[in-house]
Amino acid sequence: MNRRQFLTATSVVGLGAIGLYTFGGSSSMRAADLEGMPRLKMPPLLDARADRSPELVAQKGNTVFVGNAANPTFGFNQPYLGPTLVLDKGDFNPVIRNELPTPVSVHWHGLLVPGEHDGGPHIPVNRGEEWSPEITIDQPPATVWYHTHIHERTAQDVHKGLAGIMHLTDGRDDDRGLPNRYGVDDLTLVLQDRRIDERGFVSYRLSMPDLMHGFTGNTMLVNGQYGTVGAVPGGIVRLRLINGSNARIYSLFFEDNRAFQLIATDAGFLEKPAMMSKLPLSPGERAEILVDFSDGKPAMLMSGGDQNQGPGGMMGRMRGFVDQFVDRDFAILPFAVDEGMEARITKFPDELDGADITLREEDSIRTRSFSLDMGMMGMMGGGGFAINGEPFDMSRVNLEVALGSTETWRISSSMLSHPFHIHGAVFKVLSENGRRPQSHNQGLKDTVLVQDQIDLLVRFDKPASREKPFMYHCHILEHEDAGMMGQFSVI
Ligand SMILES: [Cu+2]
Repeated sequence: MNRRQFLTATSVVGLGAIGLYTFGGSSSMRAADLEGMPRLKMPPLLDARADRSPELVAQKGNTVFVGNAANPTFGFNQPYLGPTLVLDKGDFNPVIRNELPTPVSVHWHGLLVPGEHDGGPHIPVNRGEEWSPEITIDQPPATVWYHTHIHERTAQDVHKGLAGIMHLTDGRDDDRGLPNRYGVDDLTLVLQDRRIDERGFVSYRLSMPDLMHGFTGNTMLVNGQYGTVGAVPGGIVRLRLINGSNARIYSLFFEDNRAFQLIATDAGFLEKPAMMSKLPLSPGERAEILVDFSDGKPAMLMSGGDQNQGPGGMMGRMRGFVDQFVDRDFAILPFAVDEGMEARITKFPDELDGADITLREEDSIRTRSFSLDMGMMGMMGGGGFAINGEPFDMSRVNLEVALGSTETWRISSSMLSHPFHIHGAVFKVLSENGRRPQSHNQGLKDTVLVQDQIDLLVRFDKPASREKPFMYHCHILEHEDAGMMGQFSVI
């Protein structure tokens, strides 16, 4: 495969067509083919251990993704996306400033902070205003992220670029034998699909199917870049994968089917690393994997089709299937080994430590049930998005939880799969459809894909008032904005 073939394969399918193309040729990728391609860049690093009050300015910009077309975008401190913040335990007092005409908020997705500092829909920062949350970080190392969360604007504004990554660290990755050189053997990969036309213009116009399934694209961006190659040393490389897409559910694998080691999920390290060759990642979820590049060969990170878009999705289930929704395997990012880069880590770790949060089933004081509803109107692209029949209402606190308590939450979905996220809490998956959770769902999490029914053990250690409650919602952003969200206090 040469560069042109790669770009064609991962590129625009043609106006009107929806679905990412399979990239051509199997295992034909050679290092030489990747030589002329631009290298993937990391978001700029902002070390908030040195400056504990970093500024994040929501601003407008222009971004070229494909060709020469400049697209109007949003970002924090830059035209698209935001810096990667590095944080450890202790104080974190960022200053958020909004230079956009419309309100933004900054939700710390995965940070355990009280509701008043959580950056949810009740905490808008209007044009020209500032917000300075007072946060104390006291949780294990993890890859978390931040994004805007204004009700009915979240999907469009995250799509425009209002998101960024945070690395929570305890400075002990050398002891764990884990790669930790940012952009060298520790790569942050923000996965986003975008609908881009042949001239390079991004569109975000919601059709009826987009409202139902969530908005998916025909072109893959990694860290807001298109058509790049990840340069890596010929050893063990850590990939921090963030699904920052509005709706697409990835099923990640390497084209040569090489196995990789899953070391962390949303809320931190697993007790033991798990070898696998396919990793589902739904919107809002994060995963850290270790990949062995010591054979020196290039590798292509791929994804299988999205179950919500293909024939297994609602369209298929409800009325037979419509061709344009068939989704196939597609390329995300090629990797090439750069022999000039030092391979510092050459073996997978046997064990990990770090996640010092323990959730015990016997501590659960009650079970609540949540049904993620699309309703009949959902199918028509109208209303109907709700949880337990109640569409999101800013003025209604749906439930009250006791501070410090542990509860069992049973979440069920019909028609489509929905990634369910809870603010201000960590959970453990007890069961999926009555069975032991899949291996990628066995760690601590804050977001999980609900395919039919899932039981979660959730602990609520951070307070939230009725005025500044926490959210629980579907992380398909179009569903969230349409009402598949609720709120709760923790007192
Ligand atoms: Cu949903």
